[in-house]
Amino acid sequence: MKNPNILISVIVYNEEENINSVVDDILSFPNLDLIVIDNGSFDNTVNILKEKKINYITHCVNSGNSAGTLMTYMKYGFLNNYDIICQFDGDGQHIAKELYKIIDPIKNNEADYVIGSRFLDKIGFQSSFFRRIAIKIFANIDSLIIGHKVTDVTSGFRAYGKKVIELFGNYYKHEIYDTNQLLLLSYFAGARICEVPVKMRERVHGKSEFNILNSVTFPFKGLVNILGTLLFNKQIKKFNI
Ligand SMILES: Nc1nc2c(ncn2[C@@H]2O[C@H](COP(=O)(O)OP(=O)(O)O)[C@@H](O)[C@H]2O)c(=O)[nH]1
Ligand SMILES: [Mg+2]
Repeated sequence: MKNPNILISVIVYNEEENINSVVDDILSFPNLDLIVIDNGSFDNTVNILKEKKINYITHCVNSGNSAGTLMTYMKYGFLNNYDIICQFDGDGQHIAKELYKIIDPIKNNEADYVIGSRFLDKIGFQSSFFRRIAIKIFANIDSLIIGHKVTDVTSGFRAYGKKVIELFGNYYKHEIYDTNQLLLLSYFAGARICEVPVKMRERVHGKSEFNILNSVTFPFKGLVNILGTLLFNKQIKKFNI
């Protein structure tokens, strides 16, 4: 693909301390378009975006977790005819100069869904202990289902090609609850999924949506969601990427 239209979708919820530097990092790459999806922040995040004249969409209410932002940017990306969307966290964990690593496999028509994994080269921030256990469980199940190994299945550093954007931006009309569901639905629709090594940092300010309590409940919710996706994926199979 020559000169694809690329959208970077930064997802935020109360990131007033991080959003400035995250946005500046992305804006230093002039060939990338930027949209910020605000998941109902009640701090100063939206005011900062307004002041900086950054394109943003804001949810009236918080959806409960970061996955609630997915359908919003997929719809925006579809309506605005983007070839590639990258999801990028608004907490300073992701690094803009790493973006080409997740973009290139799509640009070269080698994949439709690319996960930036911090566990392949094992450099940079490796996530908390409880979180790593949950990710390992999901990674093993997802790998089994999709038929090849994936390691960082809940990574927020991802890129999607045009067909995946159309799938969720136009065809699929239900809520997405977590990243496993997104990955498996994409797989059932025929997306080629690949993982590339990336470097991430630790969140700069503020706290992760995962604490000890929900790190324990997270695997159970995730498993129910995987099961649901396995049972009710008929509609998505018809899309045929
Ligand atoms: N906690 C939380 N974060 C959200 C939500 N919606 C979007 N986000 C953003 O999602 C990104 C990832 O969230 P984070 O808590 O850092 O998750 P982690 O990186 O997986 O530990 C951050 O940029 C958040 O600001 C939400 O409803 N809750
Ligand atoms: Mg984070």
